[in-house]
Amino acid sequence: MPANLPPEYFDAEKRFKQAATPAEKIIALEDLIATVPKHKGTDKLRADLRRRLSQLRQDAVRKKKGGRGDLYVVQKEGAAQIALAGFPNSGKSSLLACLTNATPVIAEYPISTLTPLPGMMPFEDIQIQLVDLPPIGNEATDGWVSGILRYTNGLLLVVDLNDDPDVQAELLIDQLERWNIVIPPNPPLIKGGKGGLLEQKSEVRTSGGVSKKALIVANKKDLTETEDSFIILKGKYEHMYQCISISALKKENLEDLKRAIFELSGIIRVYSKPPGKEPDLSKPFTIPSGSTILDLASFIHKEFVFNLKFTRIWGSAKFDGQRVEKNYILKDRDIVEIHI
Ligand SMILES: Nc1nc2c(ncn2[C@@H]2O[C@H](COP(=O)(O)OP(=O)(O)OP(=O)(O)O)[C@@H](O)[C@H]2O)c(=O)[nH]1
Ligand SMILES: [Mg+2]
Repeated sequence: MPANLPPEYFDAEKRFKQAATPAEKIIALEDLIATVPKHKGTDKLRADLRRRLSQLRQDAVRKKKGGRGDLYVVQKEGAAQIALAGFPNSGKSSLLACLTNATPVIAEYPISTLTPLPGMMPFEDIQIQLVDLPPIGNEATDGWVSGILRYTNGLLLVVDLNDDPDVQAELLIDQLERWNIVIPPNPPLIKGGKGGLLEQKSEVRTSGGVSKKALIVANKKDLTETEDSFIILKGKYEHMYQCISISALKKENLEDLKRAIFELSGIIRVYSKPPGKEPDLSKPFTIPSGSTILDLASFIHKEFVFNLKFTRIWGSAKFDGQRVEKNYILKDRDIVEIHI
């Protein structure tokens, strides 16, 4: 162990040792590596830590032997998993690098990403997993890439503003449809059985295929003369899908994008409050939007469903502490006091 490590190293090492989930371990180890000063005396330590990081990443992305070539499964972590789909060089890996702690290969040459790479994006008090993928249209990887896209909670269609983004979006949507992945226009409102209210779903099974929510991310807005191409893209798609222009390189408009990704994930945050006590605002429950009190109760504990007497709500209710029915549809950031 080199003697001249800074105090931050030991703090970061402690956090790494305490990390519970694979994703937390990856983030903590990346932070730890960043604290190691770069000189000859730390060569071995840095190499060891990098080896462990690569092992952790490999573990997070389990490779399965399938009938038709190799299949990858990216274990879901955090509140939701959102995959990045796009053609070569559109900037998927650059986007993953600026929204998460992951360190993907970013290169001028096409098809620089060959395997899936997950990263965790912090959004307020939750984490959403983003998955960088090889480009669409590469025969060698399309098989398992489409498998991941079917399994994920939502899609970012990443297009390059400098290269006919509307055509890219059209070709991407066509290809997804050929894989039986349908992107219904927003918002996909589905008639719910509960109280005649409408609920939003992030995923709907259609006959033989799946439907996914998606948003179009138009990258490289820092380049000159890309404004017109964004206007053309919006003209064609804005009435169906949210379109956001960003620059991964210059980190422009990323806050708007993060919120849009949260909305795309189709989840809401709900905080629990024991009767007569302060709410626990440190760790929200993350549940699908459209969930009712009863859904939340069964999510927390099976017995809650049977023993539920009544519930009070702070947040979306008409007044603080209002008593609501079991089929009350919760909203993001509601505080819920369940009486059993
Ligand atoms: N000007 C500009 N260049 C960008 C931006 N984002 C990415 N690039 C550049 O575009 C090239 C491709 O970026 P990547 O992030 O590797 O693209 P990718 O979509 O992951 O590419 P593949 O993995 O091959 O599919 C690199 O040279 C990046 O530096 C951006 O916002 N503006
Ligand atoms: Mg890439």
